[in-house]
Amino acid sequence: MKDILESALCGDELSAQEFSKLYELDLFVLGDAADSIRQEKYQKKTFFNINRHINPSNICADICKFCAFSAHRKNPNPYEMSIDEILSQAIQSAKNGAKEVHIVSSHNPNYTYEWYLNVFREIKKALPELHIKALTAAEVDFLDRKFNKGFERVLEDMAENGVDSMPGGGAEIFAPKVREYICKGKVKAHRWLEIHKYWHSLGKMSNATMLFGHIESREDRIDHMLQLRDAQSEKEKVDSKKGGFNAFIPLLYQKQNNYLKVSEFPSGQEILKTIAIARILLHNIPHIKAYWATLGLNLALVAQEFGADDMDGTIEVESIQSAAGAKSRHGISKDELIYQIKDAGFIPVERDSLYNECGVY
Ligand code: V47
Repeated sequence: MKDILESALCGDELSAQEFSKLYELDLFVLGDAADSIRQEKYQKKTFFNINRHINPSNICADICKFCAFSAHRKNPNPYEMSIDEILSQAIQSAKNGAKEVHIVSSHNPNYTYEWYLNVFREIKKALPELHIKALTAAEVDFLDRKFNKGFERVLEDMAENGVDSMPGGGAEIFAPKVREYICKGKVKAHRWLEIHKYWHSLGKMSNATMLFGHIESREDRIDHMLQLRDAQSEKEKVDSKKGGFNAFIPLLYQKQNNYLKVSEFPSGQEILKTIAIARILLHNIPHIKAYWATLGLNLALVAQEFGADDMDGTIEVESIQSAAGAKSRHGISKDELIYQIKDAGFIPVERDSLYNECGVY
């Protein structure tokens, strides 16, 4: 019988239950395997970008138990930004060096369909060089249902009006029972995947997240990763055109100001094992991002020794995870990020949104 790690490294098609045995291995055995893959691909480089998160509104038609960002009883501060406000934030950030705006909103029932397209058009017109990463598959699904467009049409309209890539949000956990409990009413797992696959078929890139550390099992995490791996390899089989997942981002659950009660949180070892397993199983997804906003800067740096190769970016203003207790509200300066990456023994590489290198420090 082949050992489970060997099977994972060979890309064998085992079940989530079988692969969940990877968690029983010693942390450093998994870490070494993940680090060899990471070093072969990127040596000691750690990627980051200069980006700006913009969240146009927190008024939401859906209720996800884990969300502390949307306006509700525990966060009674609804807001809606205008196109002018969004544009001036983008202009200010571009002046400060941002190369990407990451625009993700709540499912606001007040905005029109045209409103979204206008946001993208106006930003592109004013800042043609700025990369627009916008709308999660959950928002695409919301727009499809609200305006009866068909998700394909929503995605085509996004592409035509200036959206360059899609962020990985809204994936949460694909396992149906957990998904139903934590975010009933949100985009279904199969639709989340269909939306990304169609986006990829347009030759476009996106990311994929996984919200973990709440009520999901180890097997649910592995199942989530395997579904992403399969979606990516299906794309590779049908056509070799550009388009696919760029990065996998395991988002660690933050517990404050929300309605998802969790009795046991993952240990540092469990978190690092999850990142290492992601690197080992997702051989066809180029990057594993240790998102400093949910892991904290220190663990995100340690994760660079366990398979991760990216930290995300400067962010400037972070509203989703910080609403739930993360220490990420004010982003991080470029100098500090570079200093921290170097101090951890890695080479800071500034990248654009598609992972082209723009500076080595
Ligand atoms: O989908 C919400 C998550 C996501 C909490 O693509 C929470 O480059 C932890 O997707 N604890 C949105 N997470 C953010 C996101 C993202 C972030 C950074 C980079 C990229 C990328 C994507 O935030 C949601 C949800 O899973 N989230 N509440 C919470 N309490």
